[in-house]
Amino acid sequence: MRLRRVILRRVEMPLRFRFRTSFGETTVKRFLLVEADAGDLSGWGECVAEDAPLYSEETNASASHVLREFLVPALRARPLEGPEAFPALVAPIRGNRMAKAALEAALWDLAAREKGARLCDRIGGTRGSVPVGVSLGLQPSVGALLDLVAKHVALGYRRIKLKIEPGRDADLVAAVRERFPAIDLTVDANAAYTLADAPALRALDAFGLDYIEQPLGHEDLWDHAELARVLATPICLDESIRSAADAAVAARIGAARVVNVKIGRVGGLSEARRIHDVCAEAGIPVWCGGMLESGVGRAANVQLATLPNFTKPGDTSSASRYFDEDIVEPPLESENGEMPVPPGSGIGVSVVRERLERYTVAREEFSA
Ligand code: SMG
Ligand code: MG
Repeated sequence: MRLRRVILRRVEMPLRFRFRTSFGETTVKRFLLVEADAGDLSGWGECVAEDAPLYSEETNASASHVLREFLVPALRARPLEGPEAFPALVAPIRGNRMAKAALEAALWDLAAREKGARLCDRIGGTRGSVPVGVSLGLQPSVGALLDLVAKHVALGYRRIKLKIEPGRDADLVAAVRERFPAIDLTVDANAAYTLADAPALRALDAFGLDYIEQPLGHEDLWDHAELARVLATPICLDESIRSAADAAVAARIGAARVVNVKIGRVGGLSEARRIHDVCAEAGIPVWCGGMLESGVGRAANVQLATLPNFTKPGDTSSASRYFDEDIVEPPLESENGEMPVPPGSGIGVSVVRERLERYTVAREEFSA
């Protein structure tokens, strides 16, 4: 495929709310944005690493290092036929999935734009809009949480996900369930528990949750299978699933009945699609997770979630929840819990360069 240069930007966008999880807090979204420039057209990819290695071992600094020193040079070494060939090209470089996914996303976007095709059509998507829910961070009080849930239920979101941590779990869920007996409700622990906490997790069985997301450590696949034997609530894995191979093992040992797919966590769109297929084969429904993305990553998530086994509402809620101003047009806004697939080619949205420049704090350019 045609490629002239790769531009790597560090971008900072203030968030409209503090997003608190069991592992930390985000107030400003700091991320790397990859532009694959073919001269007349550009493809865009957002890297979902954060500043600190708390959700995953990658960071903005590590991703930028790996992109600059290894991934972009790999592109230079051999002409690339298309984005499908990218995973094999960078396979010798271990791990660093978020860095790989960002560059791969820019290549997928560019390749689709060159053909004037939507990304969803290139990957086998089957929907014109995708069902979405919201992920609500830990709040200063139960009252504040109830207000937030009420607001998002009223907006029509299809599922409400609450962040929990040891000591702040059943009480939150009980309060929400009492006020909203019929909503589709889930919780996400971001790996904060161990098997020794099984009694606290079993207490959640009383509330009819659709699933508990990532209760145990990211490397504790076997422990999740053990936990599943004593829980009535299905387990959904997020951090533990980094590849289609992980998904296959999780299915085989009964560690997950639901899987959260994130393009960045698994190393790219190709691997995300493989996970989708492995799960479909195993009868495991999937949904598309979120990493507080700008419109670039958010649009890619919508494209991915058009695949047929994305049957549960994802975390790709309206961009206006997160940012006063996004860097893309048209805006990615859901209505009644449905996010329409944006109509343009590639990821479907265009980056507004003037806005992007305002949020860009550093820029590097490499010939490709
Ligand atoms: O994009 O609305 C969003 C965030 C969704 O909860 C969310 N993401 O574990 O699923 C997850 C978290 C990880 C990101 S925390 C900064
Ligand atoms: Mg999660």
